[in-house]
Amino acid sequence: MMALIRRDQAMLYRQEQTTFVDALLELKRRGIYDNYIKQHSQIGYNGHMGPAFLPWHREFLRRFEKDLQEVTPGLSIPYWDWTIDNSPDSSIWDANFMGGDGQGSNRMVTSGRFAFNAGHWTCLKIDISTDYLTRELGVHISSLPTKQAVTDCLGIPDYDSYPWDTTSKSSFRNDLEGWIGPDIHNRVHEWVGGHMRPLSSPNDPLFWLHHANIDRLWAKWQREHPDRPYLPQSGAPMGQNQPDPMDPWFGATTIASTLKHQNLGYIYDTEWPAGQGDRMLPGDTLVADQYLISQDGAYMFKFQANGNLVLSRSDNGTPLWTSGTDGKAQGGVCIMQPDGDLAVRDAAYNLVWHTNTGSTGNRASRLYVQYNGHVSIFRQDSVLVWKKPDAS
Ligand SMILES: [Cu+2]
Repeated sequence: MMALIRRDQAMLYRQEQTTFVDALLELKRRGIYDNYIKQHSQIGYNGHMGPAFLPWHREFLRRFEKDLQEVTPGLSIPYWDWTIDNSPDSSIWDANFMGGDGQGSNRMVTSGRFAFNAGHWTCLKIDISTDYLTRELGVHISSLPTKQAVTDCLGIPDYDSYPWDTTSKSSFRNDLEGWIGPDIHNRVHEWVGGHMRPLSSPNDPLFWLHHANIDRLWAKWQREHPDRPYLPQSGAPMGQNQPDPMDPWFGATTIASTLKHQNLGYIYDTEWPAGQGDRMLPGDTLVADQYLISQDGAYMFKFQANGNLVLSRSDNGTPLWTSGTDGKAQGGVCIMQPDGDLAVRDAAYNLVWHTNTGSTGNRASRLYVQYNGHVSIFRQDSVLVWKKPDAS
């Protein structure tokens, strides 16, 4: 079985954005969503300002994601890399996705499907006074975390340190959470403002995308420091040590049970082995025998050693489409060019075949191998620019 993949929200195409928002609204309608707001509000030190911050939120997100999957099987929480998509103009604020900034003196969100007037998103009044969602982008703090801040944080070798709270020094957790250093996690809550600020912050669905990114960074730190354990192993208050059960789940849900995110059933798209995944981003290349595979594993898009690009069924190899470049590009590459053109180039880098979709308007397009057996190129604004096979 393929692991569930959490993706960069900026790479979702329009239909994927819609599906995710649909599922959030459905959990709200079923009354399930508000339980998460309550849980997060009540957790206090058991989930914040201490070592359990990262394990607690990892478990919290995974449980929420499983509830999303009850609505839409296979759905994952996208992550928001705020070091890249770091302005009020970023696509995350599109009306089709998270909706925009708050407007007017009451900072009410008025665009998109979480706007109060859209009729489906009523906030839970814990630590807030309005049932409409509010945002104040850049008002309380002017900038989102920088790449440098994240790089420096990932370089801290100790997971955490005594006294296991907001004063801990040389602590990856405390730096990432934001109580020391340039402030990473807290800063994002502050930058968005409005309902993202109090402990009832899951009132804003951005919460999930923000915390998926925090969790991704923890997973990255774990990968980059394989010999560094979770700390503390013992000696801290109950709920903070590695073997401790976590409030409010208890039982088998311990800090230890969250330490390998792969075991919880998901990975991040930034963890894919090179050349194996269901998409090509600008600049990605396939060399001989490398392939993409659709997320359900049913379809394969391979750059064969003979220079032919072939879409086929994975189980029986039946070709569904080929570029017809068999014998013409041995030793070459298939490259998703930054101008939106997918090109097969020979060993001397001469153009042998291309989708002819390179243009200014198609810059930053990406290619997907989809469940439905198509290989498609989408522009960054989700417009389909190329698709094979032609017949559906
Ligand atoms: Cu947070």
